[in-house]
Amino acid sequence: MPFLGINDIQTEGTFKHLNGEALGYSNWASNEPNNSEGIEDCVEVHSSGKWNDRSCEEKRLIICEY
Ligand SMILES: [Ca+2]
Ligand SMILES: [Ca+2]
Repeated sequence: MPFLGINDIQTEGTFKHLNGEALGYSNWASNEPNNSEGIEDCVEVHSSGKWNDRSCEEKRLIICEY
């Protein structure tokens, strides 16, 4: 699944776009973002369109505009 161009690296729990803009829209899956193991700062999109925060370590396609 692709990542979105948003993360909460700067302020844990506050997701922002890469350009620093606050999110105007969000579509979290239930119980997300859960910051699992304290290392989930990037956001992926499930095939359902719902978002999940996950580790940034995996480098994958990033959608910057959607
Ligand atoms: Ca996080
Ligand atoms: Ca998560």
